[in-house]
Amino acid sequence: MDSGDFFWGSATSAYQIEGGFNENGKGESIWDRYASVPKNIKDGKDGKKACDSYHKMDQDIALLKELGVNAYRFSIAWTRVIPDGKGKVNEAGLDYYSRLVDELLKNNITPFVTLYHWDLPEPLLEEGGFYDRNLPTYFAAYVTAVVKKLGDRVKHWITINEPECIIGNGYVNGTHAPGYKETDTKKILLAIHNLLRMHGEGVKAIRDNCSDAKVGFVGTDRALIPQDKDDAHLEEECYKHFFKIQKDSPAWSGAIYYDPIYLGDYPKEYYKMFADDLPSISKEDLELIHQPLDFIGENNYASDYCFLAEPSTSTKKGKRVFTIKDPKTMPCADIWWEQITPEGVYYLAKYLTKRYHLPLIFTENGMCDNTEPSSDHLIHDTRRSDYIKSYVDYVLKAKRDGIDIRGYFYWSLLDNFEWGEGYKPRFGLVYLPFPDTTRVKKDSFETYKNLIKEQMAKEKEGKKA
Ligand code: GBH
Repeated sequence: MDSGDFFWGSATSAYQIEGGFNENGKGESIWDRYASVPKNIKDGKDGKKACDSYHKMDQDIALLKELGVNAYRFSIAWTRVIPDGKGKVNEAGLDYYSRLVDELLKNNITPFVTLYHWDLPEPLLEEGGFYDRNLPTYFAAYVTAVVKKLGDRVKHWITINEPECIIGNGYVNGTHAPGYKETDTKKILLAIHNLLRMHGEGVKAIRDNCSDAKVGFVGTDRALIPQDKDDAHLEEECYKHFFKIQKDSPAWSGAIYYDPIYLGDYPKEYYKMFADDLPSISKEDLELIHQPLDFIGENNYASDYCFLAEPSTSTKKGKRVFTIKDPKTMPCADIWWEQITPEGVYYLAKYLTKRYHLPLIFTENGMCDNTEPSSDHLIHDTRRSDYIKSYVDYVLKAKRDGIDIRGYFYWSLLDNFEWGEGYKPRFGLVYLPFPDTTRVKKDSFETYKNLIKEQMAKEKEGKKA
């Protein structure tokens, strides 16, 4: 990827913001179905209306313009484009995204399109979902329809968002659609392998229909941060542990996805660890999965601090044990898993670019800060402003240290439907008093806006010099 301007953006996803769940021919996705089952979503709500972005596109664009971003990452709902998952293309669905792209470009905002952000067509789940070896073929047909329509204007593509959550939450712990609690390792590894093949088919379909496309894949990880910065050995340990496959949770092991995609094969330990449970993996599969990409997409919210603990009586030979600091002792955002650890982005960028040798884009980073409007009707979300500034500081530090980072996208533009958690957790720069979908800018909107303005000015200065 040519190193043009740094992308300062914001990100959303279709099911979380669009609403319009059955409009203009849209079909049913696994999230439409899952959210309709009582008790699946913590507040009992669903994404039928969400932020109503399906009808409020112009307001969203105006917000992005005012924010001053030069990029916007959104996802496409497969079920708008091909309502049954396979078969007939629905032009009306494509028209919606085509108009969105035109409006973005009119405002000098580069569209980054995610092709799969979790909303699998329900009929394809019934055919086996990620257990179905044909799923990648259906994906290819959908991607082809999208890229044929938008590829003349959209140049930045992401095949899949967060495989860890698709498999880990959707198929293993059951907190996301389709809510499976799979215990058979064989089936988990099969789902992972089909997901990787789906990525491969997606890349092919993009390249075939858009010759100058920049293509990436998006993962999510907690970085392992060395607590003692002077101990190079500790950082090396963190790096090694970061790419380790965890036997008891393959779905949450980043390298199980990233190694095949960026390096062409699963890690050696994968074959040993799961010798009895391997899916069928052909040479053709690995070639399909391993196609040249243009960037590593990474979402990060929280990380872990690591240290070498003094030997306890239980460890032999006095070897100091690699230990993760208890996250419960860390300052936390308004959602349990989000420890405030800005340094994480620095180490993530370092580890991932070191192993995979590609430019990196932070495709998501954001804070759950549930501050409600004050008596002045404004939202003084100071903690979110501090969060953004501190994480961006480490992104910039990594850049200065020579790590090839090309962009930062704040998650999210709007408060939205936070999956199994419903509408309670708020990540937006803009507040919505659900079910009312009026948009109210928060203080952090101004913070991010000023930050972008300042950084863009600096980049311009840098170029002149
Ligand atoms: C992203 O995923 C999604 O892409 C986005 O749609 C969502 O709205 C946003 O973040 C905010 O949640 O392994 O201990 O950290 C979330 C990333 C990864 C966070 C899995 C929670 C589980 C607990 N998630 N993680 S832990």
